[in-house]
Amino acid sequence: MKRIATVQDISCFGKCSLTVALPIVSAMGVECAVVPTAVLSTHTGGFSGYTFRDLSEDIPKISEHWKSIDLKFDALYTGYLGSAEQIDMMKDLFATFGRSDTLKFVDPAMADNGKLYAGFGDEFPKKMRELCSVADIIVPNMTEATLMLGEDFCSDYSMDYVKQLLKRLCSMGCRQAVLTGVITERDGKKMHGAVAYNAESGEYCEYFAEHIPFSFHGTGDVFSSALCGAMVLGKSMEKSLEIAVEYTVDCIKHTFPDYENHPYGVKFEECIPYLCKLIGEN
Ligand code: PXL
Repeated sequence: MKRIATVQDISCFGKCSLTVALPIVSAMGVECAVVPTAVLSTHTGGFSGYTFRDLSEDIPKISEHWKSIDLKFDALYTGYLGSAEQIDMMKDLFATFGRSDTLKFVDPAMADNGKLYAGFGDEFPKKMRELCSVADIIVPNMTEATLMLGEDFCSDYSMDYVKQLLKRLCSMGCRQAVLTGVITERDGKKMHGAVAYNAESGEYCEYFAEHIPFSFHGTGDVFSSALCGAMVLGKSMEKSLEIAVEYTVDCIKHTFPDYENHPYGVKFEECIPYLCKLIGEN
């Protein structure tokens, strides 16, 4: 059985980060160990008055104990981190547990729609670059990619721009970059998907599905969890993109008719049978 260690916050309510990654990775038949970076009463998007407990102190201790019992992981998957200090801790974690065949998967979860999430300072993206530079695969959205590259965010872009952005992301040091939440037009239809670039082979691949004009928190985490799970199962990047995009779009399609009651996150649970079907077929 494959085993992932994922490092993200626990947002107690709101369906993102660990409350999404753990069930999705498990449903894919992959063991999921967790390192919580912080505990929040809710996520920070659309809620006010949430609590925030930083768990930085625990991270080196968890790592030390894991090392002492010789734990091994097929992937190390980092998501939302509670502070810039935790980025250095993730670099240490990669050095400690990253064997030659361990996938170092970084979702630089820190921003969306042109803005940093509440609580992150302007210096955070520069620090996140450091972690991305030692990763095998990074999965930023357009906001996170432009922030790390010091570019102005734009929501109107060409596929040529997407391709050159991916090359520049890889020149930070990672082996592959996946740009998520890419919107484009195909045969007059608006499509939503992801584009990947492999710096070693120089190849691009992409997967697009129907664009649903609703946005939910946590869809980046749904996508990353499914993509990391598929890669660890040995699927190609092409197949992994298909699985992760199809599943994420299914979650959005399933949730938007009830957007009023459910704006805070997608009903990914009821779409898990579809995810399992995608894994079986691909
Ligand atoms: O889904 C990303 C995310 C994760 N964790 C917390 C967040 C967000 C996005 O807003 O606030 C705490």
